[in-house]
Amino acid sequence: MVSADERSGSGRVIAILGAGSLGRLWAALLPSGHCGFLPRPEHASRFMRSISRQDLPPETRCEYVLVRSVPPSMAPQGFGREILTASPVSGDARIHVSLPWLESTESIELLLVTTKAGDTLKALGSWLQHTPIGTPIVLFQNGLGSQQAVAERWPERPILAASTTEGANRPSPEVLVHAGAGDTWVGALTASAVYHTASVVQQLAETGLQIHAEESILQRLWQKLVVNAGINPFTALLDCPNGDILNSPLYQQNIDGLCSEISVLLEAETSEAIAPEVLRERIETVARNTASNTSSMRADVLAGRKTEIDYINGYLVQCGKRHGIATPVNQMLTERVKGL
Ligand code: NAD
Ligand code: KPL
Repeated sequence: MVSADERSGSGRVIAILGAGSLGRLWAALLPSGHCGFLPRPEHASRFMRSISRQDLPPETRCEYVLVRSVPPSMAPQGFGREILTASPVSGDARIHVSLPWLESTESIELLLVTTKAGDTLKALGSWLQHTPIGTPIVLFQNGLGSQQAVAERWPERPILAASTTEGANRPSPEVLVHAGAGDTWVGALTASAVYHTASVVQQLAETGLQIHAEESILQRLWQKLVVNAGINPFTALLDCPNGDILNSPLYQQNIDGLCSEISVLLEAETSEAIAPEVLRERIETVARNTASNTSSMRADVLAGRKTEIDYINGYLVQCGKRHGIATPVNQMLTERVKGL
C-alpha cells in the first residue's frame, strides 16, 4: 500500500476528502507534491494494493485541467505544474493538474473536507479512525448543521470550518473552472482547533487566494446562510439565474416573510439582532452582483443531484423547532425544493 508519506517523499501532505469542484480547486492551487485526494470508501480498495512509487498505474492519479479566468494579480503560480496556456493580460490560464489518490491518512498534516454537507459525516467516519488525533480538519460545506454534527461527534479533534465565496464548477469531468475569485474565512469549531487556526490560514494562503482567520466562524457561516436561504431555493424553484428571482411573484410574495423568520432565528441563535429589511438588502445585493450565476442549488437540481436544502432553509426550520419559532416560509421552500 502507498502511504501519503511515501507519495510526497516529505511527510508533509494535505489530504482532500471530496474530489469535486471545490476540492479540485484547492488541490490545484496548493503546492504540488504535497497534496492528494482521499477516495470514496467504495473506490479505496481499487488502490489498496502493493505498488511501488515509481510504478503507479494511471488510475491512482486524478488528472484534470484547471481553467482560471481571474484578475491578473492572481496569475497562475503553477507550482511546477504544466501551464498549457496563460495570458499575462487577462490572467486566463489552463493548467494541467495531476494529483495522487491517497490510501492512508496516517501521515497527513491537514485534512480539507469538500464533500457536500449531507455526505460529510459519513465520509469522515470512513477515514478518521486512521487519522492522527492532532490532525486539523477543515470543513468547507455551505449552510449549517453538518459542521456542528462533525464537531459534536469528534469534540476531541481540532475541527475548523471555512466559509468561502470562491466559485468553482466542472463543465465536464476533466475540466475545472475557477469561475470567481472571492474570500475564505477559517475559524475553530472545537477547543483544540483554536491553536491551529493561524497555521491553517498560512497553509491555505499558499494558494494565492484571500484567506482570513475568523474568531466567530459560526456567525460568519450564518451570514452566508442568510444569503443562500434567500437566493438558492428561489433559483431552483423558478429554474433561473440568481438575478431573475428579484422580479418574480414567488420571490416578491415570500421574501419579507422569509427575512422576518430569519431575523428572529438569528437573534435566538446568535444574539445578533438584524432587521428583516437589512437582511433583504443583503440578499438582493448578492443576487444583483451574481445576476447571471446559476446557484449551486439550481445546478444540483439540473444535474439530478441531491440539493443542500436541508442545511440551508431546512436548517432554519430545525432551528425554529428548537426555539419554538414558526418558520412557514422556510418550511414551504424546503418542501417545494425537496419535491423537485
Ligand atoms: P461537488 O459535488 O462538486 O463535490 C463533492 C465531492 O464529494 C464529489 O466529488 C463526491 O464524489 C465526493 N464525495 C461524496 N461522498 C464522498 C465520500 N464518502 N468520500 C469521498 N468523497 C465523497 O460539490 P462542490 O461544489 O465541490 O461543493 C462541496 C461543498 O462546498 C458544498 O457544501 C458546497 O456548498 C460548498 N461550496 C462550494 C463552492 C463551489 O464553488 N463549488 C463554493 C462555496 C462552497
Ligand atoms: O453561494 C451561492 C450559491 O450558489 O450557493 C450564491 C451566493 C447564491 C451565488 O450563486
